[in-house]
Amino acid sequence: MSLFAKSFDRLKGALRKTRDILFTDVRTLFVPGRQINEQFLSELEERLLQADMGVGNTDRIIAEVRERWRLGKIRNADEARSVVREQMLSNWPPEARDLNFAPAGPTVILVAGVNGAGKTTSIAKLAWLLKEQMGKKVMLCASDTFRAGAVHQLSIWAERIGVEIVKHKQNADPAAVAYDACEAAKARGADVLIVDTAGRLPTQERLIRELVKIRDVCARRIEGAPHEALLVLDATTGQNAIQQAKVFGSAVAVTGIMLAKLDGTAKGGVVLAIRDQLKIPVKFMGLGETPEDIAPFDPQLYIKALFGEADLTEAMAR
Ligand SMILES: Nc1nc2c(ncn2[C@@H]2O[C@H](COP(=O)(O)OP(=O)(O)OP(=O)(O)O)[C@@H](O)[C@H]2O)c(=O)[nH]1
Ligand SMILES: [Mg+2]
Repeated sequence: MSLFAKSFDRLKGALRKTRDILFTDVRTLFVPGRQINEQFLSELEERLLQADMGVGNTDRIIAEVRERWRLGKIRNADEARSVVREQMLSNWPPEARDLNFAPAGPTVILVAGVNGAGKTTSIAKLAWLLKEQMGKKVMLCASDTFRAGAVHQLSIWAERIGVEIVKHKQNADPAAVAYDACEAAKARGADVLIVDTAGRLPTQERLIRELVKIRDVCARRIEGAPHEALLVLDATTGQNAIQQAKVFGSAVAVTGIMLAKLDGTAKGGVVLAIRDQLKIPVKFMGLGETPEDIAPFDPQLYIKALFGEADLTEAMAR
């Protein structure tokens, strides 16, 4: 089975809770043969909001269903479902979702996000994907020197995945760790250096200041670095994640989002809210707690998985 086929299966499993909210509770919303009426539309609207698609998306989808119903083009719940699907698939901007690799020398991926969002676990997933699926030589940088146990946690992942790590003691200057890691990445011929950062410092200003410092150190040591600044967002926080993205996005030029914990939530619709409200592509999804629980984001596959569709031809073909 190809990686895409496997990650499609994982994705389907992860989106189960969101799917339940949206579609599979047939006893109520999508009773076979149920006719569209105002009551149906308001129930559908409620489901879309519960799945955290955002007010804008929800309004647009409901307006489209209502309009086609009014024109007599659709009549029953099943037809409404197709319109929802079609609307969710439309409006994706042409955006680059592949990782941006340095043309030569190490690629630096800076990883940021609030505490507990899933940064360190996401780094383990990326390291696994890059090493095992793409054959890259990966190195980790433990620049979260603030939280007790953070360096240790990253070291355990490094050992498990079998990649190198550059670390200092707790409370060391995170930018100094980044400096050493950049030098080590160059000296040891690493293809990719992934930098873990703190999610919490005494103040948010300090958190952002440290991030900018780390970024600047990388930029001075390695040309074009960081080649990616990935923001890890916790999908279970739904719309709050979007607020976080705005704060980080204005401080460091975020190039992509890794949406973690999609498996633990019914708020999987937040992917569509992100599409509408942020100009940052979702590049990866976190689907569990092990390194293999990662899937590159692709709108088509996401929507197929969300609708519980079994057709894997597209996934297999990749
Ligand atoms: N179910 C699930 N749990 C996840 C996922 N990603 C991370 N977690 C869990 O979320 C918790 C926090 O993850 P971390 O990776 O430590 O988060 P962090 O952002 O590095 O946290 P701090 O370093 O404290 O800021 C851990 O218990 C992880 O196992 C995911 O995709 N799915
Ligand atoms: Mg961490």
